Amino acid sequence: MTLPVLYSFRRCPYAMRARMAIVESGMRVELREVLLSDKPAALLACSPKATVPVLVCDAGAVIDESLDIMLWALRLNDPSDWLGGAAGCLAAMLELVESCEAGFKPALDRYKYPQRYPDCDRELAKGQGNAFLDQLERRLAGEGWLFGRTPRLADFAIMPFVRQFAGVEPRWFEEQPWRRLRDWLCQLQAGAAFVRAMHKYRPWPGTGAGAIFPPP
Ligand SMILES: N[C@@H](CCC(=O)N[C@@H](CS)C(=O)NCC(=O)O)C(=O)O
Repeated sequence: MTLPVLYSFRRCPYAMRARMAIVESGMRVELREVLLSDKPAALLACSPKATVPVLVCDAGAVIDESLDIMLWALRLNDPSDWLGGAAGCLAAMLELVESCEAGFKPALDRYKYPQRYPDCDRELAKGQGNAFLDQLERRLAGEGWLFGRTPRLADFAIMPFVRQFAGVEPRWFEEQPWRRLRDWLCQLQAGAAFVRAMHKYRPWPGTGAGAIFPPP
């Protein structure tokens, strides 16, 4: 049987969230670990925009947006209701994920890599990031997770970016009034989806089969 192929990069937050959803769905894929500095021709051929993650389904369809890969996997199997079907919160989750994408992620990049944005004010970007994290802290005060009493799509889709933000100045992050957010991050990082998603693979040499994902 041919497995869907996932082009991935371990440290990419977008690829992380796609891998977590694949773990949760119980699907198996052939993972091809990519070096962003040396992308394989096969990846460029199926997705000229050349970002990771990219999923090539067994029927040949290409999904080259991480959120769409999450939705693909969870629509096949969603054992813990990450899509919030019962709670009817998918649209609201997608809205929060979009605001992470459109507002928090650019602020994170300007805070984490100020040398890449010489015309931007790093402190301003950090403040914009903080405002998003304040919003998450308030949501977590409700029922413990972003959308209810269990972690769902939004938690997993946003977590890799919060993790990056937390890693820029870890001591400073610890001192902020984000107790719930820190617990949330710790729990997600200790969870099976993240731990299995972060398994290390050697880069795919460009031909032949990749590795089976998730790991046993
Ligand atoms: N919107 C895309 C963004 C993916 C993305 O930007 N991935 C980065 C790695 S974290 C990438 O592949 N960048 C291309 C490069 O660095 O050459 C998604 O959600 O999949």
